[in-house]
Amino acid sequence: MTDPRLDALLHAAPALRLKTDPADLEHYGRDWTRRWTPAPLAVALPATVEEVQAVVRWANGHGIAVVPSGGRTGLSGGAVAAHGELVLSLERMNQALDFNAVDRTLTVQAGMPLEAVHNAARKHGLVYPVDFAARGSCSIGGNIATNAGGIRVIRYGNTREWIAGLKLVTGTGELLELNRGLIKNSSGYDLRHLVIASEGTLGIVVEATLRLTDPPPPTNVMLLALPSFDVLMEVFGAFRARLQLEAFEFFTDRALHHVLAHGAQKPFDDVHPYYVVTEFAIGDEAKEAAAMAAFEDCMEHGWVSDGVISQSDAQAAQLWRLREGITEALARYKPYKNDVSVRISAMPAFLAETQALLGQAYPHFDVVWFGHIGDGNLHINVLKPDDVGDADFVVQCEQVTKLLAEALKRHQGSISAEHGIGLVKKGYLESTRSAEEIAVMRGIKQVLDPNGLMNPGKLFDT
Ligand code: 2HG
Ligand code: ZN
Repeated sequence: MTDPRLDALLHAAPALRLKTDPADLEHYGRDWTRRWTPAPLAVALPATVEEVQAVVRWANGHGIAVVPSGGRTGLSGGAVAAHGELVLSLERMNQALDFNAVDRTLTVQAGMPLEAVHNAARKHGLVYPVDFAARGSCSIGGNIATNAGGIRVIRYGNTREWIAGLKLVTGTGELLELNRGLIKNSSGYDLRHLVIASEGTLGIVVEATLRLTDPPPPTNVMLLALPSFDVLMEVFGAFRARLQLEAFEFFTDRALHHVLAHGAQKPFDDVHPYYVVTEFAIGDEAKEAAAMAAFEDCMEHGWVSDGVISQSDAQAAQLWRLREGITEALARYKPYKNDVSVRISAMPAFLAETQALLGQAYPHFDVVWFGHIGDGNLHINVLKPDDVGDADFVVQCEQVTKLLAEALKRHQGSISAEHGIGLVKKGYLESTRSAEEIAVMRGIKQVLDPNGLMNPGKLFDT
């Protein structure tokens, strides 16, 4: 090492693995946003909690910012290191540490990929039910940092619901053990919940104790074709009233177009403007009859124009691919992403307003709508035309996001449902949080990270 600051770091933690190759700096310095040019000082890959603490203490001694890093699949720039920060990757801390059959908990290191968590739970005959398409690459620590949601929130809730305990290395290098796996703990502030969704701004999550649950009942997957946007919430109501829904997701014909171009199989001969993929419990005649009744009710009302139900696991996976493959299929168009939410009851009015707003604002852009409609969460991806420059495209999209943020304020929604604020949505935080709330958040950060070194510039400026 030639940088004396890094020499000092290795002196403080002699076994610490450090990377400084330009290719590594680029790889670890960015997330899926691809908007900022990565420029970290170095990448530290600790193997123990003590090494994480040593890194944070060194950072305080040298006034160097630390960007925690999981699978870097984030979509809001939360893991970007573009200003000489030290990236602290949890990649090597990726093991399951303990399974407790009585408590039904699994304690894992923060760098464990979500899919590995799923597999570890399944080995014990249980499930960790939070799930989404990035499962193979994202890490549980990153999921906690954004309170990740995904495709089964309608049934199981967000990541927050499944975190029974956390270990956090604070911005001063103290180790806090939060909630210790308890179900009931009425002993003051629940700091665990402050840390969840804090996007690495309060410290570094090094371990988590996850609640597990019983495997779901057998399910069927149904793909529905809808003639218009207006009937979406009616279809949701008809299905939710009769079935135990495991998922209820929607996407537009534009989304399907891109997924098919990316290799997925066409589900219907005709083109329809909107689609829903829903999964629900089956297993007895009554449930199967209820599913048919929901479908027929929707057909009779003209809310649904076609449908297909999975006959095998392979077909279920094929139908899911149409929804889960969207982000990957759109990636090459460098999409500008919106991830917004309102209460389900506010959804019809918000959808109508947003559709009118975006129709006017983006007459020439390909705008792809999809998302977790059953959770009141919409993803709106605006695709960059080839002849518009990157920076110009972002400027144009941000003007529209301003209008969207105003609509969200009117409907009391959120500018980030599940992707986090990071850098991308920082300018719009006030549409979702009051000035008083943001002041309290800053005060909390000041307590846990007095020198402002934990992922600075993300979520808000200090
Ligand atoms: C999803 O629901 C993810 O598939 C990604 O949250 C959404 O790419 C997006 O905008
Ligand atoms: Zn999503």
